[in-house]
Amino acid sequence: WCEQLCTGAVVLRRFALAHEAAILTALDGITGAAPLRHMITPGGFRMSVAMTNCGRYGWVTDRTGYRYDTTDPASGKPWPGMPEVFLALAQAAASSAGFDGFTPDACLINRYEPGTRLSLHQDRNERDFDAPIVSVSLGIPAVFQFGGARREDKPMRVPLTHGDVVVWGGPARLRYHGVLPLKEATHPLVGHHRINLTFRKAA
Ligand code: MD3
Ligand code: FE
Repeated sequence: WCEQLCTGAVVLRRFALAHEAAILTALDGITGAAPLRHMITPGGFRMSVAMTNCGRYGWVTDRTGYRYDTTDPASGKPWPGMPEVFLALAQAAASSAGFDGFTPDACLINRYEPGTRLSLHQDRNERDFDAPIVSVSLGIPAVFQFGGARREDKPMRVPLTHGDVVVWGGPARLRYHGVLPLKEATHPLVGHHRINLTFRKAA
């Protein structure tokens, strides 16, 4: 149930499954208050992944750049709080991978539909690269691309399915990564979407 992809990257297969109902209920509350939306990149492109956030800080992008913000630009209000079930799951996963004391203050929620992809990138908007990132996959399957320290490094392909949790820390933290275009599929609870929760220490 636990695979090491490389130093710092640990896959916890189906780790979130026991809490799927509570997670999906909490997610409905968040998206009711802060709806999923397609943000605009600094280059002017509409992202095919729909996003929202919970927790103190939310990741946003618009024509002026990428940043973490304490307010939802769509409403001007603070992001919804991080549900207890989210926090407990992220902390338990981090501990299992050897990162005790992980205190995420940001949870980015990404929603993919069939055909949607996320091109290779690094996550560099956080202040503290020593803290890991915890990601939770829900819904239809995806193939994750895990590259190297340089964009040119050939990525490995990691299939991720409903309930899988990955902890990315240490030397894995700044590696390039992305998601290949999703295939058409349906999940009994989530429908024709993949939802990814990404827990970070932003500040
Ligand atoms: C590896 N999201 O939101 S989560 C992102 O599936 C993002 O929605 C993807 O990449 C998704 O930035 C991947 C897994 C992930 C997140 C951050 C990482 C893997 C990572 C940072 C460093 C290395
Ligand atoms: Fe990323």
